[in-house]
Amino acid sequence: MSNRYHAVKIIDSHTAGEPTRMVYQGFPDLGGGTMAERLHILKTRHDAWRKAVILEPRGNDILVGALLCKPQNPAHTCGVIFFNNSGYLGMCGHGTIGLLASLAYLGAISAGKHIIETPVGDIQTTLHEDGSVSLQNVHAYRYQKAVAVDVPGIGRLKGDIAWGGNWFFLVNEHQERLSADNTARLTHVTQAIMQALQAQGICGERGAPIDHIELFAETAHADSRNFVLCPGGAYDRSPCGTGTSAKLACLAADGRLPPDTVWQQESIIGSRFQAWYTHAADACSILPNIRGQAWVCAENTLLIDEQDPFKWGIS
Ligand code: PYC
Repeated sequence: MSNRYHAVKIIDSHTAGEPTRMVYQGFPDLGGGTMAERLHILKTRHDAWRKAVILEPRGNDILVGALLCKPQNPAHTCGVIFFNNSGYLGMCGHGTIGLLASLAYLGAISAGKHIIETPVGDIQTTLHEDGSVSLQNVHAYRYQKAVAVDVPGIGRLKGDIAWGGNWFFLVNEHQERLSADNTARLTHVTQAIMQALQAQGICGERGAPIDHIELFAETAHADSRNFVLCPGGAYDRSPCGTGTSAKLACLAADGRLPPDTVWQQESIIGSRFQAWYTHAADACSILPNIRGQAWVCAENTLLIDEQDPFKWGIS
């Protein structure tokens, strides 16, 4: 291969319909610091690599990237940095499940327990014999309950603000039909909510932007169905691991779900995660657990051609 090409090796998978692209070779060296420190280096010095992998023509708006990193603690399985079309994610539940399935496909891990380092903390995971993955996410908690937001063209809505590894605004009461044939309308409504939150200065703790919006509805097939808008404007095809963690935190805070009780969360396309929680030592947060399955769908080498005018993606 001519040396004008730079090769990036990837494994693509989908978790309950939501894609993950694990990058395991070809990115710049980020040093040996914590995942938060390596994320800072990637973001500030090498962001073009995120764009090359995620944006068109090699990627798309739905894709979540998972950069495989050497762990800082040698007893841990690996580290990971998650990213998408608009930037970086603190944690990603479906992406963690896709990461383990991809490592299993490569023969790099076998069934059992694996600790994964992320920029927001260490995640305890289990690769089960049947190929499904469970993970204990970072602590989740509800920050504020029933916060009102005036959404132009929609009206006043109330939602909870919760942390599940990312910041979520969770809306139970709304007029929308949560159906896979209604995603254009749901995307429009949730984008309007996101903009209204920003315009009205409604944030997560310490002014953190709320960059995921979740609508809920009843379903005959699970405990709840959701529609989740992600930061880059795409909706999650899976039930969203961090979004389900935020939901568990709200259910726990309202006394609506006891610990160690399975909650079935269904996505907008009908795929499901099993979720449950245990109480954290600090009384105000919970330890959420998510179980789901990912399917490997491609093994590929992306090529970045020095002469390609769109080598760093189409922004
Ligand atoms: O599963 O946590 C998740 C997630 C976040 C954004 C897309 N999926």
